[in-house]
Amino acid sequence: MLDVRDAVKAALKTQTVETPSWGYGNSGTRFKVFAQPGVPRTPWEKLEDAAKVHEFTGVTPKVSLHIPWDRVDDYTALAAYAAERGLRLGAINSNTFQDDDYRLGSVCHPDAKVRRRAVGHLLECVDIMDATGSTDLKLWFADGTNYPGQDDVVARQDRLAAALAEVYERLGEEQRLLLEYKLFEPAFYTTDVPDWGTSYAHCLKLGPKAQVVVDTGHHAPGTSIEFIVAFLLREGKLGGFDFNSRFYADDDLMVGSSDPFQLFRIMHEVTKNGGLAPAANVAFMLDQCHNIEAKIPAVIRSVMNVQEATAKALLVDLDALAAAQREGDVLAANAALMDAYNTDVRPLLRELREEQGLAPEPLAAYAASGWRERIATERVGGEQAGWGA
Ligand code: PSV
Ligand code: MN
Ligand code: MN
Repeated sequence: MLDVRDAVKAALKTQTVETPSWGYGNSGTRFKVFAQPGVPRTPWEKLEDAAKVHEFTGVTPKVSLHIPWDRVDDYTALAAYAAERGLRLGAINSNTFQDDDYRLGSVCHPDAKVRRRAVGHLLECVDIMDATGSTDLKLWFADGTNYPGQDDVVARQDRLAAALAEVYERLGEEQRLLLEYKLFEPAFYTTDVPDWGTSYAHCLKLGPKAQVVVDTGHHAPGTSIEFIVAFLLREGKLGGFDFNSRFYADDDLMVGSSDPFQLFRIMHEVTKNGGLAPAANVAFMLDQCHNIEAKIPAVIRSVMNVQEATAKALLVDLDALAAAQREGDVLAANAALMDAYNTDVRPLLRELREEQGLAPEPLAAYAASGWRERIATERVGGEQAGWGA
């Protein structure tokens, strides 16, 4: 019989974390972008950095791309370049928020010509998926209104539904559409996909290849994200996560940095409800920007935080929990969770890495590798890639 530690390690071996290409580039706020030495100048260099993260963590074989930030002439060649480095190209993120045309929205815009342009971009993203072998199309819309009366809220839903249906039809057998929601920003009065319920309703209508993606920074403060996760898993509609941390808004900080307990609670619902099984096909993606911290170590730290939360969640004694719940023993049920949360899982993760032939301390191993110094020397000249570049 497997002991608990072995069972936890076996489950952890099945988990992968997808890293975002934009997490390697320069980013900032609307006040200032602090450029860092050695930051990638091209999508190809972003993949090189992602390969380093995979080399030291062993669990990040996929990289999400953002179009047009990662536009290249030959996506098949980009996928081959990734494969040479032990990587695959993951979710293709669309971008219908940076062009002048989209002032009043994209797929919900009142003008059919603008909507056509936006849908054209989404279809192009599926073409790119065909070339890269990506299976996930991740859609986030900045659409909404700023003022009461600005547009017809129901008509906007109709336009959204029509656009999604057209894109859904274009998906291949193995491809799926992940619809992300966000309560606020950049629209201030209404947002066209503000919450999980709206995303879920559209996905349900579209069919089995449409699922909801939960970005942990996109809720009102105090929202129980773990409830949303449990509900969506039960319905088979949880496509994945955009992991990050927030204090005030959509801060895109390192996941697990502001509230590791929340991350644990989310991962508890995931592990308890079968979301870690490969068959559940839940994509554990990061959606982060590293404005002031070093980028590659920040991604490594985030991956480790996800692993730690997952390990703690896997340590929850589900039998004891179920018994306490049956008996209505509130304190014992709560203790089952808290005992697991308060366990130091770092020794177990070090052991796991060593068993997998990895360095037990990924951050130290990265620091000793010389990669940071090498890219700082080699990547000079040209335009550094960044959020919006
Ligand atoms: C904007 O809020 C956003 O952060 C969404 O979370 C997207 O997933 C991401 O940008 C990339 O487009
Ligand atoms: Mn996101
Ligand atoms: Mn966001």
